[in-house]
Amino acid sequence: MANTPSLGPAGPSLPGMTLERHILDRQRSNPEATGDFTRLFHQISLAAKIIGSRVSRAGLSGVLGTTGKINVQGEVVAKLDDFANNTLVSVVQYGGQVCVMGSEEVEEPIPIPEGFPCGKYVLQFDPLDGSGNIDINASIGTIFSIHKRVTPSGGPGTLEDLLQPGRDIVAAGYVIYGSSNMLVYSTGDGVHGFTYDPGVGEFFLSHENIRVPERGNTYSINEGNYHKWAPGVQEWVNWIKSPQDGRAAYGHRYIGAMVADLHRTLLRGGIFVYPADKKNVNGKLRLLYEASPMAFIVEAAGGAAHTGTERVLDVVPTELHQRTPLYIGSRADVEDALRIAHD
Ligand code: AHM
Ligand code: MG
Repeated sequence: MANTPSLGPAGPSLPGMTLERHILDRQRSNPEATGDFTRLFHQISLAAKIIGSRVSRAGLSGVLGTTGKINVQGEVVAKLDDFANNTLVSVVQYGGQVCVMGSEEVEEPIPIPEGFPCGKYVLQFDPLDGSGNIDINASIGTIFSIHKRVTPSGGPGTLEDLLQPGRDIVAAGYVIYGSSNMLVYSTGDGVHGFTYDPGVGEFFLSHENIRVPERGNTYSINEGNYHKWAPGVQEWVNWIKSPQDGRAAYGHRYIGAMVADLHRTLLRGGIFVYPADKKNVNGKLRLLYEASPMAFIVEAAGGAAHTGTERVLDVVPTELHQRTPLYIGSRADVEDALRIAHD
């Protein structure tokens, strides 16, 4: 049943469906499974626990504020951006499941250190999305995607392994560090959410088979950019916030961290948009570790994700840090936006 209430240890039936058991159960029915995918997921969830623990104590442990560095995107690097990136890299790189990684915080592909085995998977991540929210104690998140390598097995992975379209993702997920911490993932056949119980130290299944409603009643966009948008995008925003025949005006919600805005959109429906504008001519969000993993999840939940010219999952990347416009959420809401903003 969609959005089943908690099945965690506090629930009445105590089935104890941890993230690890959920993945193991699914891998058992896959005759080709070697255990590598389960091990990689274990590493990602461990990194999420470490990052979540640090985020929840951020004001006490001296990790608020910036490092003084500027990243490849030209953005100021927060101390927690650095911490989250280093945690993911160091937890995954010695495990033997991955051959190369890509991160928002690192300009070049991240290799596996010499002397350690290179596996068959490729991991990409935004270690801490919405980092402008860190110092104000608002929700932030981690986004990740997993592909199979396309270069020959055994040796190091390359940029070619990272530049794969979203339609070839084998699993994607995000972690939201919010009023509770949750990990949501999909391997393409359903989207499942796990809530972290800090007393037990585990993620427990709390939202089984999430389905995004066909239509919502909120739109999510940084409306302060209105004067920088193309006329079509302005027309769509004017339309969606006005009552129309047979429906009320949509409400506006914008947290400023895509993970949080999309988590709400996934559960409640509606649309999240970061279009191209005069300043960000290709949009602001990055294709490989922000838009594609989220598009994979939202499509697996029955929603849609588009760049304005094509399906996000069909974009064949040419650069590690390439940007894309993004229209994502409930299917009917995305269709309306594309019809009005791009026709
Ligand atoms: P970040 O990965 O550097 O934190 O930037 C991405 C974030 C998204 O989470 C969010 O949707 C967007 O940038 C907000 O941008 P803006 O402040 O322009 O509205
Ligand atoms: Mg980001």
